[in-house]
Amino acid sequence: MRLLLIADVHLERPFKWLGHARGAERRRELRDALTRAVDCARDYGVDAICIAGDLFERENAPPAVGEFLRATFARVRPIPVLIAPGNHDYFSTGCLYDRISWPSNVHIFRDAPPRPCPVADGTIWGAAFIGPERYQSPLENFRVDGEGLHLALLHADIMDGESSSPYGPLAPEEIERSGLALALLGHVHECRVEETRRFAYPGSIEPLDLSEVGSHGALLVEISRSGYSIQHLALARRTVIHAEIDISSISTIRELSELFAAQRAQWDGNDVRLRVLGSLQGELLIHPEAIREALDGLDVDLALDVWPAEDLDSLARQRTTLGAFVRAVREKIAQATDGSDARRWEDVLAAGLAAFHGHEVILK
Ligand SMILES: [Mn+2]
Repeated sequence: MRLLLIADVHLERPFKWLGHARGAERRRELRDALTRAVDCARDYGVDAICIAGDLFERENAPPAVGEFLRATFARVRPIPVLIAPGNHDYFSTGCLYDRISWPSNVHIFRDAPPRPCPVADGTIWGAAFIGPERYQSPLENFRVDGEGLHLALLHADIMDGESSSPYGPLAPEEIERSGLALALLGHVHECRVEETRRFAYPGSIEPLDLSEVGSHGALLVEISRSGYSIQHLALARRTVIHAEIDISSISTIRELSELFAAQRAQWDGNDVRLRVLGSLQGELLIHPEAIREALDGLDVDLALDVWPAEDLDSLARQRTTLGAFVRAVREKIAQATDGSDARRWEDVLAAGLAAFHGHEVILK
């Protein structure tokens, strides 16, 4: 049996942190990612497309989303599309899932306990969230009969240890105990495949916020009674990048623009969490707002951790502990016997000043 597993598409996510226009663009990108996944399933000739919940965010999803889903899944007929609703798209009478006239290849699991759906030479057992929370394990009191190939399609939170979860807590041991060969899961937004413990999360199809680093997409699952293999397909167009830039050594807006321009090709079209740090001098001390302006047009979440460059002469005149520190270290720099000795004392001065001001100590 060959399957394409996706989960956590989160269609209609608000993306409030990006504002209205960029949020709308991002919602289009999520629909595009689902379209790519469906095309990919057809190219690989899978026996079914499995969707492990959080396909859309039901509080934001208008009927147009239902129409988009209907049309998208109709295009891959006769490939079956199995959907196990999660906490964001839980099933209830009259919900979006219930209102669409689905094509014959779409199968939506509507009940909280696992229900069977035959696929190729095996059976896929799917369970639904029927409310925004689920405190019981989706495999509670569940056991498959017979020798066949049995898989589960669930939105669930794998529990290592004793902790509980409002999102379908599932202990890995329950999977094997139930007689299942593999659990195809949604809920965790990071790709996680554990072959020995028999579960796989594809993760969100595109990164949904700045914490979702790593590769995103779908899983291609090949499974028979003798074993299985799972391959990650990187379908996402975006990547989350975490970057840090120290601007202590520059003093003009032009140098700053050049510094960012060098990163633009890598950052453009991705989600960047950028920390700009260091001491401000020259033009940047007068116009610190230039830092934010130089990032215009990029999806950058900026954290500024900057402080004015020190006026050492006036510090050295202070009758304070800081003043005494500056005087003492400057004397050491003046007495340095060679360049490397002087640099070492300059480091001491920089680190000491940063520590006095409660800034992070940066040694070059
Ligand atoms: Mn989710």
